[in-house]
Amino acid sequence: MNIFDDLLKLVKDELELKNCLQDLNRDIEYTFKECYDWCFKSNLSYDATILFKIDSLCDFLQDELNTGHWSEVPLSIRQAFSGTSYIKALIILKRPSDPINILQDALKCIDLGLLLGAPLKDNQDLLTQCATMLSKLLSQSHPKDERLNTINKRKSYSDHSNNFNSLPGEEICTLECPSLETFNSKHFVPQIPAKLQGCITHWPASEKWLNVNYLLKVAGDRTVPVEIGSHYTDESWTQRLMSLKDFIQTYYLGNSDTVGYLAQHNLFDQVSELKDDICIPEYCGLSRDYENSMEPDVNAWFGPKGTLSPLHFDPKDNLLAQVYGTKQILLFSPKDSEYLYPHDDKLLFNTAQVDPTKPDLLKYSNYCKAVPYKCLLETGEMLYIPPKWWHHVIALDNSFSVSFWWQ
Ligand SMILES: O=C(O)CCC(=O)C(=O)O
Repeated sequence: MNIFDDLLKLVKDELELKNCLQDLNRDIEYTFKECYDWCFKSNLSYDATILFKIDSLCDFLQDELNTGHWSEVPLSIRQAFSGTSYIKALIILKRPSDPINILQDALKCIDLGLLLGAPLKDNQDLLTQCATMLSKLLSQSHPKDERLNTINKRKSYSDHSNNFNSLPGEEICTLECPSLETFNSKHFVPQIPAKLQGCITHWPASEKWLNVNYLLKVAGDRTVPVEIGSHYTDESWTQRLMSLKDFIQTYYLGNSDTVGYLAQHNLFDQVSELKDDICIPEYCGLSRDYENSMEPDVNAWFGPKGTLSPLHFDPKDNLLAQVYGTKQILLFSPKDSEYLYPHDDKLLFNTAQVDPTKPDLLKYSNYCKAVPYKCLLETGEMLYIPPKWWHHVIALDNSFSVSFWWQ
């Protein structure tokens, strides 16, 4: 398969790749180098022992990645996992099997490397480039009749305004594509939420993503994390890795009893083609601390009608862009935090116990002192959520949003 040679040519710094397990024990490093050398030899044919060895290395590193808190995993382990995933994908490509199967397995392996690993320094784009090539080849190899006959038509969405009008709370103000100066002085500096219209209508995503077949073509075989369960504070809630195609068929278009939500995932660093369909809003150039400002964290929130993000807050400024579908959002100022009963738990300190859509006033009696704000966020609109503002989000339609968290 030529794809093997094409992927091999993507390595910019062979030495860095070959030594990417040097911080681990000698036996492990030696096994990796053996697998590496096998790939870089010419005219090799499939070798089950080599695949077994690289498989064991990946398993070992995955165990290391899953030990302790994610933020404490050493960078060297994550980089080792990236390098090992790359070599494993190459070895898989030599397996004598159905070509589509092989390409899917190799891509899955690269995606795991992208999701759990960290880029090597001098081979920074190695996995992203591999994934793009494999995904392109796969989408050309799929039979044409696999296309789904589903287009999200904007006009087919129902009118949610009646229900929304009956919700308690003051509606937050709406601005038509404000100038940077207006946004800065009236909202960013005083930290007041606002709904912004006319800011994302030029995004290619506004048209392209309405067609599910487009998403399937560019990313159907990509592995993505999916939240399963009604919401993340629910006991039965869990997360699973699956292909975007399986997610769309089972949870997005299917009639699954359980909710599946591709939530808070940086799909755009993983699938670079999708990054070209959106633009970073110019408002993200504003900062409260220019010396320490950073590129925004861009996340995808893609799911069926009914997804729910419980009342919580985030530390950064946020622009939540609604590419299509409608979301009902309830907001509360940080000043009202004590009336929302944040969880005591270390991991859930930013999540409220009270459900603002059906508050239990016997249990949470001070909730009545909190002042709710509301927003019906519709296709093409963007919501500015200042840092630490509480927000509760329900998708009223099938929906695709993109959030930009920045500081
Ligand atoms: O859209 C959602 O479900 C939640 C979005 C959110 O919480 C955020 O952007 O911070």
